[in-house]
Amino acid sequence: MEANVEKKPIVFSAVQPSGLPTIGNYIGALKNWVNMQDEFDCIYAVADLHAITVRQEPAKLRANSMQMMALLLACGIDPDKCVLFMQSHVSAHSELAWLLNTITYIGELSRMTQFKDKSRKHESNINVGLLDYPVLMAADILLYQAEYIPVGKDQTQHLELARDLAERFNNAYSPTFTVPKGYIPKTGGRIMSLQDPMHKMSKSDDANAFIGMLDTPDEIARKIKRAVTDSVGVINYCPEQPGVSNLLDIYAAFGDETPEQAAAAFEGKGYGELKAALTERLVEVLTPIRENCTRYMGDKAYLQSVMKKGEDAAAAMAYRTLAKVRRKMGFI
Ligand code: ATP
Ligand code: LTN
Repeated sequence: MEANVEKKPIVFSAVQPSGLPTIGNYIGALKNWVNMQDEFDCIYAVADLHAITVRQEPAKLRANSMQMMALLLACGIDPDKCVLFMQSHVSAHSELAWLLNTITYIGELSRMTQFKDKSRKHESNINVGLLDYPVLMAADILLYQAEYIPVGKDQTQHLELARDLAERFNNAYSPTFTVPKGYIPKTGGRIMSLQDPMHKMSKSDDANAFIGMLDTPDEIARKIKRAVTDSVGVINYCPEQPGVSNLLDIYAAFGDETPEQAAAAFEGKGYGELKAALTERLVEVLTPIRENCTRYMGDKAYLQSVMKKGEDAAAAMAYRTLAKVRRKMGFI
């Protein structure tokens, strides 16, 4: 019997507890995490070690990490179907990152768009961790021999590095790591800011620029009403109308249709109608998630037990790979 059981491909992804996630995080990544649970062996982490590349107040990091766990459960991540854990609880991540550092070139890290963006944003704290961020991310992925990595489009450069490091290590020592592939949504891989549709929606931006996953119906209505559109007055899905197209992207992603289908449904209608329908859809999906999240936040013992179970399962896999790497690199 056992021999006939087909092994499912391994999926790994993570989200930083750097603040409350936005609907950009949800559409670009979390929604896929939920959808992939049955078909794949999924391993998901809250990337708290990544979050400290930007200065964090300890009490706030602690609260945000707990809240992110609660939110993942509320979105439908099921700890009985997948491995859900806190990155810092498995020290193999930091250790493999160090080992991989020695096969990574400074040039390939300093070229990263995210490094350049964050260096500009945090001028007084351009720390080595900010530069090394993609190596830690590669370590996360490679420890689990993951094949598919569901992330938003903004992470493609980092994934490319993870692939390069896997191949570089395999060539230098002998085949050790699975070379991972991205799993990026066809539409909605990059949700834009409601205030500036030329920039990605980001949780560290001004609150009017994003819809938070825990925003109340009133907040959602207010922010969508204020979302930047244009003076064309006709609903089209096209690069010339980035604001309207972004609203169509969000509308479509929350209803499982394509943005082109959404645009067709609003033919001849005004921006006000699109905004009202979008608000209604967002409220419908986000209200149960918000309520569930509050419930999980009230049960710290349950959250701790989920994290412990995840840690044990993740550690068993991670240390197996790490032992192999150490042996191949010549450690006694
Ligand atoms: P920060 O804004 O603090 O830099 P972030 O939101 O970019 O953080 P994470 O929280 O680690 O970073 O992102 C989690 C996931 O959400 C990643 O897979 C990322 O690609 C995706 N994501 C982030 N922003 C967007 C967006 N605007 N549209 C689509 N996907 C996104
Ligand atoms: N950098 C990622 C979060 C992240 C991640 C990972 C994603 C950390 N480790 C491993 C996929 C696989 C981001 O999305 N900002």
